[in-house]
This record gives sequence, structure tokens and C-alpha cells, in this order.
Amino acid sequence: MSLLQDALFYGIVDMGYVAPEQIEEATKQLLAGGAGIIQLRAKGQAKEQIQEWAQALQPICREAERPFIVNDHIDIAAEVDADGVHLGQDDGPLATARDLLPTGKLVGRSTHSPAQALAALEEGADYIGFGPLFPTPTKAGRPSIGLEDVAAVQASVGTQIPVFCIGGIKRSNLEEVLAAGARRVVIVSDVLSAPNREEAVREVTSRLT
Ligand code: TZP
Ligand code: MG
Repeated sequence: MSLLQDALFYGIVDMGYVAPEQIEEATKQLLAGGAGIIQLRAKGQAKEQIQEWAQALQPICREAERPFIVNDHIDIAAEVDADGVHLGQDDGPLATARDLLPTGKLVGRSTHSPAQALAALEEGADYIGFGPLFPTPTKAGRPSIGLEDVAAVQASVGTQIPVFCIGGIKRSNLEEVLAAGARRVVIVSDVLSAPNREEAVREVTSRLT
């Protein structure tokens, strides 16, 4: 299993952008392009359906030796032996996930300010998402936070755990995100909507090293 520490690009298989019949292919494309970690995100879908998808993706990620994370659902992560779970600010304490998952599983947290980033570190998060940096249809309604705090969060929290910048990042604005101090990114819609997803991810990962 590759280490979370090695992951510079965090791929999200977001079912808002992936047709159900393409879920395995899309996951393989993100992995082939160099995604260092994969999350299944399926907002508004029935739990039975999410578990079925998670069950399908777990062996693909295991085979590729990259961590597989389930968004929101600790019980599904446990059930399919995922490598961890990702929780938002309103998804309860990280300790709940620690209690319900075997030792060594990853627990990530979404954060939207430097204070939340620090709180997540203190709560024991294995990594954080930090954003949305820019407005994004993938998380409509969540105010964007801009680039001004990226360098400080990377220089503080980012020396302890991986900080993945997220939200409205595209190949076309990646340069300014990196110039602002980001080291690791999540890009969802721009790569999932690309005509060649693997190529799109490869372009991103080649610029992150
Ligand atoms: N959390 C903060 S922004 C976001 C999530 C899940 C969406 C990122 O998607 P995109 O399409 O890369 O803006
Ligand atoms: Mg959540």
C-alpha cells in the first residue's frame, strides 16, 4: 500500500460526474493518471447503492496499492474494508470513526478556515481537505475562501499531516494555486469531465512533483 504521505493528487469518484456504469473505469483512469488516493463521493444516493459501489472500488484501489476512502459513511467504510473515511464539519467527531474502524485506518476531515484546519489536526485527522478555494458547482452554496490562507495552513498543519487544497481547482488555474503555496490538490469536475480523464490527471500529477 502506498503511503498517504506520497499522495499529491487526491482523486474523487464523484457520482455527480460519473455514470454508474462507468464507475470502475473512471476509478482506473484516475489511478492510471497518478492519483495517490481515491475517494468515493455519492451525495444523495441510497446507502445500499453506495455500499455496492464501494465494494466494487475497494479491490481496484487495493490492487493499485492506493488508499480507498469512503465519503461520509463510516459503516460502509468498515463493511467493505476501505482504507478510511472522509468526514465533513457536520459529520460528527473523528473519534467516532476511530472507534468504529480498525486501528490504522485513515480519517480525513474537510476544513474551510485555518482555525478548522488546526482543530482537525488537534482532533487527530490523518489528512485534511482545505477549501473550497474557488466557487464550485460540486459543492454549491459553500462560500469560497480564496488563496490567502493556503501558504500559512501548508506551513503549519501541512508539516504534520497532508493538506489537500480543494474546490474549483482546474488545470487552468493550478499554477496560481501552487504559487499560493499548495502542495497537494483535489480536482473533481475538471478531471472527471475531461474527454480523457487519465490524461487530465497525468497533466496535473506531472505538475505537482
Ligand atoms: N469539498 C470542498 S470543495 C468540494 C468538496 C467536495 C468540491 C470540489 O470539486 P471541484 O469540482 O474540483 O470544484
Ligand atoms: Mg460529509
